[in-house]
This record gives sequence, C-alpha cells and structure tokens, in this order.
Amino acid sequence: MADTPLPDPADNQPPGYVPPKIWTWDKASGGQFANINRPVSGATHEKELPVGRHPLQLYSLGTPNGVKVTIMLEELLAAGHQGAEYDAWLIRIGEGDQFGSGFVSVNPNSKIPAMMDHSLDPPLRLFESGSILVYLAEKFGAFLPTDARRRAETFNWLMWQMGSAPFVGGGFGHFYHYAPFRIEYAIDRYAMETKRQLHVLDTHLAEHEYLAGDYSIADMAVFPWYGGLLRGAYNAAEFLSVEDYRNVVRWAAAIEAREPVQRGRLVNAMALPEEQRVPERHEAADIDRVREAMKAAAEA
Ligand SMILES: N[C@@H](CCC(=O)N[C@@H](CS)C(=O)NCC(=O)O)C(=O)O
Repeated sequence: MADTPLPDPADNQPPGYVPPKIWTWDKASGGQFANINRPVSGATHEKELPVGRHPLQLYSLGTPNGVKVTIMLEELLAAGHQGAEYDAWLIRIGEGDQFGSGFVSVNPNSKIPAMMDHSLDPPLRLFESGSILVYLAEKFGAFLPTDARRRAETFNWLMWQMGSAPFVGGGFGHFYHYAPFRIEYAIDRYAMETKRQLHVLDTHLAEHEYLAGDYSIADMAVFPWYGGLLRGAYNAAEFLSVEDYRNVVRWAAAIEAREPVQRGRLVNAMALPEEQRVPERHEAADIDRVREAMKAAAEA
C-alpha cells in the first residue's frame, strides 16, 4: 500500500515543523497540563494514602470521571445500601498527588478515580471509573439489570462512554479550551466528533427514557460528560449548539433533579465555587452541611 504523502512542512503547526526521527520529551512543550504530563508511568515520590473508617476508600477529584463514582455511592446510600458508606479523599491532580507511591499502588495508571475495598482480606483495589461502577453495582446488586438483554445494553452504553469521552475531553476540550493556542484543524475534527456523539445519544434517547431501560450505571457514567457539555463545560455550549439535542437535554434534566446526583456532584469538586465544595467526604453530614448553606444562601 502506498504511503499517504506527507504534508508540506510550511503548512504544519508551527510552520516549518517536521517531526524528528525519534520523539524525545520536551518539557517546555507548554499547555495547561504540561506540569503533570510525562511519557513514563510510576511514582515520583513516596506518599502513603490515608485510610478512613469505612470499608470503601475513594481517592478522587470531582471531574466527570470522578463524579460518576460519587453519584453511584450516593445513589446506593439513598437506596438503603448502608455498606456503601465511604471516605472520599482529595487527589489534587494539578499538584501531582496521582504520582504518590500509595496512589500508584492502587492505580498504576495514575488517574483518578481509584478505590480500595477494605471489606475484603486482603483489600481489593479498583481503578478505571467504569470498572468501579460495575464492581459497586455487582457488590450491592443495584443499578445493573440481571436480565441478559438489559444487562448487555447497560454495558453497551457504559463501554460507549468509556471509549467515546476521551475524544470529548482529551480531544475537543483540550484543543478548544485548554491548548495554549487554537488549531482550526484539531478543533474542527473534535467538534465534529463531539457533535456526532451528542447526536448518537439524542437519537437513542428520543426512543428511550434512560439509556438501558431503568436508570442505571450507564446513565451515571454518561451524564457527567454529556450533561456537563449542556452545563457549559469548556465554555462550549453555544459553540456546539447543545440546546439542539432536545432529548439529551430532557434526559440530563431528569438525572440532575435526583438528590443523590446533586449530592455526589459536590464531593471532591474543587472546580465548583468554594461554598459548594465538599473537598473530602467522611460522613453524610459533610455533604448535608454544604447543601444547607447553599439553600440558606439561595433563600437569603
Ligand atoms: N479512563 C479513566 C480516565 C481517568 C482520567 O482521565 N482521569 C483524569 C481526571 S478526569 C486524571 O486523573 N488525570 C490526571 C493525569 O492525567 O495525570 C477512567 O474513566 O477512570
């Protein structure tokens, strides 16, 4: 098969750029995440993780991937599963906490969310938000249908989210919002893909109330990402014409109205205004306090 002809270096970004024969790490490459991105894995420093009094220990941050898990834990608690009580510890990824030795031993991939289940001996480690959702759903027998057809459909949408959202966050969000300069080619490519994904969801939700029958871990995984776009993630709501996706808007509003979702969204959520954050959660009262203060402020 003939190779695709290489572009004229004059058209490259920056003009004249030609990739070297062998890529080497250029620390000065810039960008919002330059200080945490590295081409190698593993710990950069020794640091044990704290362990609280509950069996489930979550090490996370309130990003769309982190919030999936706190929504699930709050849903489980609201449904009466007391065994889902948890400690949520803050991992400040901008400051490199994910490269501490304790965190790396829970997640060798150094990304939040990560979790330990101390109710097992030896304790069990969990990483990848989709894996954590499935584990919790199976442990508590909740939010994951047992019927083969519905269970498969739940996994279809959960895996769809895990495979698709990196194009939204790492592709569109990165090049539209975080990159140190704007590249038309990259923005067009990922805006197209993000809108295609919104259309996939919108088309499915035109015929279905939730993604896979009843409200499930599939909705909990998809909502923080695509509901986030509707709420203005990357300041791109207008750019992506998100209001056009009427069925996604309807579905996201129904999920957002759920109390456990409102509670879960606050945990480890350092991007929210300070008075709405629950930096760490060790008991229900940690969230109750912040919600009561928010309610009082809204009524004042
Ligand atoms: N596929 C992973 C993605 C996790 C992920 O990308 N986490 C980001 C925050 S949303 C992170 O920890 N980034 C830190 C880093 O890249 O060093 C999951 O769903 O758990």
